[in-house]
Amino acid sequence: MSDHKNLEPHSQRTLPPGQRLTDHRPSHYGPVPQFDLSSWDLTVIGATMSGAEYTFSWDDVQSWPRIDLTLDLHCVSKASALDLHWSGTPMRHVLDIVPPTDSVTHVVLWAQHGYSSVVRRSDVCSARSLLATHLDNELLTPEYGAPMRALLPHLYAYKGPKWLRSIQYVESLDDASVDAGFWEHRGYHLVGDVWRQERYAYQQ
Ligand SMILES: Nc1nc2c(c(=O)[nH]1)N[C@H]1C(S)=C(S)[C@@H](COP(=O)(O)O)O[C@H]1N2
Ligand SMILES: [Mo]
Repeated sequence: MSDHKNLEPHSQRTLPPGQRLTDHRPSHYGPVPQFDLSSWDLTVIGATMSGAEYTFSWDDVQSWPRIDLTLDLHCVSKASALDLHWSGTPMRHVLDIVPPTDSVTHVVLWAQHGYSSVVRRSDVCSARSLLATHLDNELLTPEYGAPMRALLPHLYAYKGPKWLRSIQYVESLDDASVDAGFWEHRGYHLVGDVWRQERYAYQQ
């Protein structure tokens, strides 16, 4: 007896609701920044437990734990690229080495040129959230977010900035100093869960 469902490629069965399969192509708003790795850094700012700000060089990042993960990218405009081979550091490693205060509820991920996204602390702690430095075992190319991009595969891809430069711990989104979320400001969902189809702010 044949069960045709089992013959479908893995990728087609795991598409979230409303998404369609596409090839992976670079997609972003604005120009592609170029970095010199010797001057690049990643900062951790905001409500850290110690009250201090932290700066990590590319050399520092090289010493972080590195894992390989196969993750999907789901654009909120419905294009999905599946089974992409990334490597990088689990995002929650940053919370281990720079603990946030207990009151931190959200994290703002800032890219070069001011693009940003707001994610929940729990999203950052997800085992599959990655600070990716490699795609297909090669360092990221500029158009794919070199040298580091955030990936949160359970959220729409606008939550994962390419060209990541700063991670900000936030205790309240009502705080007037938290003016963040490039697409969140333009009508997209604050959480952005792909399996719940949280695309637009009016659904909140
Ligand atoms: N810095 C930055 N990161 C970004 C974006 C952007 O415009 N700027 N676009 C996001 C969106 S909407 C998508 S769909 C993905 C696209 O990733 P890709 O270029 O690997 O396809 O990047 C995300 N990260
Ligand atoms: Mo997107």
